[in-house]
Amino acid sequence: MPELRFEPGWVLVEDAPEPEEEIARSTVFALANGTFGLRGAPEEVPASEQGAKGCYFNGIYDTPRGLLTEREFPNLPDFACVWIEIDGERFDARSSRLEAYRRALDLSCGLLRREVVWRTQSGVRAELVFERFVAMHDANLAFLNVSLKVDRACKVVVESGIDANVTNRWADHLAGVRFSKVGEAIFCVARTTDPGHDLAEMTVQFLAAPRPGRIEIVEDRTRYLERYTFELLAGESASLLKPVAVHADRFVRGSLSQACQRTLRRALQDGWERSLARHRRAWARLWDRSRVDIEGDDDALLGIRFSQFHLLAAAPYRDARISVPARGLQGQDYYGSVFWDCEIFVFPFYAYTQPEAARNCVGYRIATLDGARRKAASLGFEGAYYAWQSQETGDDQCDRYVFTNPLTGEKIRSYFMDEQIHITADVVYAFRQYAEATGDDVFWSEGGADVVREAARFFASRAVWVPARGRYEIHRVLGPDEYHENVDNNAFTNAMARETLRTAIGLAERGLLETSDDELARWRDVEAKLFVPEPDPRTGVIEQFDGYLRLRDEPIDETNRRLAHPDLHKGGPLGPFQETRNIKQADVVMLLYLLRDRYSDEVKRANWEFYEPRTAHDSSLSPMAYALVATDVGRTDWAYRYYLYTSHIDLGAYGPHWNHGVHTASLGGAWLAIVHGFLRLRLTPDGPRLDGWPLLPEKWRAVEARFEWHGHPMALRAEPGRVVLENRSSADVPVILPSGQEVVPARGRLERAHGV
Ligand code: IFM
Repeated sequence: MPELRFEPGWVLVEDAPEPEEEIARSTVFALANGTFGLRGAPEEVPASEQGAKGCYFNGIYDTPRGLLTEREFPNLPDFACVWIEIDGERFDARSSRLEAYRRALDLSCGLLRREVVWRTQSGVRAELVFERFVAMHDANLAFLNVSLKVDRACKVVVESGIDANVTNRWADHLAGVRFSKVGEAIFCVARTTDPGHDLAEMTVQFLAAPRPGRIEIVEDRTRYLERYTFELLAGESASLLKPVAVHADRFVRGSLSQACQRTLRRALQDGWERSLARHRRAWARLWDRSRVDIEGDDDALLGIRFSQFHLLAAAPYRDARISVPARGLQGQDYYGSVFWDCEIFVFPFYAYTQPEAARNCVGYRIATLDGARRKAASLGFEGAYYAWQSQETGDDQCDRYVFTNPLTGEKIRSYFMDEQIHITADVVYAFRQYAEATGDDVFWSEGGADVVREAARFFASRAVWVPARGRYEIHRVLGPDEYHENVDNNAFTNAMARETLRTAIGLAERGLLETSDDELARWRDVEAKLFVPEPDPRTGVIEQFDGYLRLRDEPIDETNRRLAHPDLHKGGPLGPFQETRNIKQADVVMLLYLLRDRYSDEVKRANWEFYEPRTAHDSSLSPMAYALVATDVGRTDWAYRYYLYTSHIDLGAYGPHWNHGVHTASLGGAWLAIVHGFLRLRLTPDGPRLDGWPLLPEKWRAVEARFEWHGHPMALRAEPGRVVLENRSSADVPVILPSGQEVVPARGRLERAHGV
């Protein structure tokens, strides 16, 4: 895909339309505010065209025929539709004659602006500007502003309104659409099928033109548009302002119409300029807490800016019933479901810089605990087993038959849902990280400890006692490497399960978790006797699961060559990977990152070197783990390479990963690679800690990251041989440096030189 240009610091620019790339570009240019997301497709692209357009409301799912495989975010009616016609010719950037073009996303404030100069067949030179934002200051507002200026007299038609003729990836969800007028406003209520939600949109459109024209209504079953016809003379301009309120019944008490009217009223009082100013200020506040700056390397800076922008856009700022889907609110891949991508890859960024959003992610897992209990019970276990693909109830959206054999058409049994049990441990890991980073202990009594108790119960019941070996083991799992199914004693899973039990025991000992003495004794027993594969004393390598080292060792290319059909799942019994040591994504290396304090640098080095050539990185979650462990073992060159890979995945520069929506885990991984990786910063209960002196890639003159420890806003700046910690709060903050414990004074700085 042709590369996008990065203008000084903040603006991402496309210099020519790329119709073939529009699905990916609509992801890159998507806007969101945690409540809903709007893809960046041009106004004139009809919503009925599969792919580019899309608008999704976080926490609303639908399955029209009761199938898990169709349970997804329904695409909302398209309000971002505006069609312009001059002298009978309709504008479409993909086919119109253009003399200039620029689509630019300002990452500092989430303003998308498209400017084109269009030469019509009648010879008119028309300058068109399309602007839009999804309001960060007002959760249910989007605002569009379209203007045109012509160089000679012409007849103009502008058509705009709401078009419910939308498509989805897996099914049609809108069972019925009703349009009505509320005063001057167009009001649309779309009803989904099952569970049957009302999704409401309301807009009042203002067309400003030098002289009055004609307004007609274009209305049918699926759309309600206003059609303005008017004349422009040479040098004249016209503009259309379109504030839109978007609400979903799940989150509104009372009337949807009134909720929309309230949102619109605020937007109308402010108008475009003031609304935009408020929106900009809201974004500025987010960046002020979260920003990372890199000096000396624009590629790396673009990667982190882009990553942070989309993570800030997808964060659940306002509601603890929603979290962050794997593809954010920027697309509909993976059904809008929440995976471990959130807790392990995205969550730390929020915990360190936007703790309220992190608290809501925690709240979401608390709110869906019953679904996790149901899942554990349905599989015959105690406690809670979180959904591999989680939606609003916590019941698993993941099907048992995810793949089809392209050679026979038969469905293939897969085990993501039943066996990827580490998800429950990942949730607990995130809870602990949240408590350590923020100092919030209250959430344990607000449901947090219930989750941990149920998670510990689950692992205690899932582990089996093997008398012959005098230990507990965990059998038949799928580790993060999803190509090797039904394996026993996956090191990642067992270690994370033990960690969960330790967290539960620790909380019980501190009086933060209630359980019986018998149960506590049982957890202690399982924790102490659970088998966790250890590094081989000779090589340092941790065997990924029982028998892994007996598998065939061959170059990944060779394994790929044995794939019977390009669309066949590479793992499981039909894929060629299962019988080799080659893996889909970081597994042991992921563990070494997550539990980095428990493994020596020698072990990390040995495993990084062993697994790196055997990892296909067929998942976007993989490169970041290799970047992170590379920094631990001093391989900054590799860390840098993998950092660029992970942070640029959605920008299209690295391989086939781009698709519908942003890869939130990869974007979170970019932030982790900088903060946990290069900067080596950890937020511990005792203060921010540097696990070592920061390691900078060769090109970087400096890197600086903002964060918050226990409510104290801070910043860490690293230059070769020097670190500066800034305390932006009014209390002293203790820090743990490789050279020892120190204090950063209130509103002060601490500067230390170190060897490089
Ligand atoms: O959670 C991931 C998984 O680890 C690999 N496949 C894609 C999922 C969603 O991103």
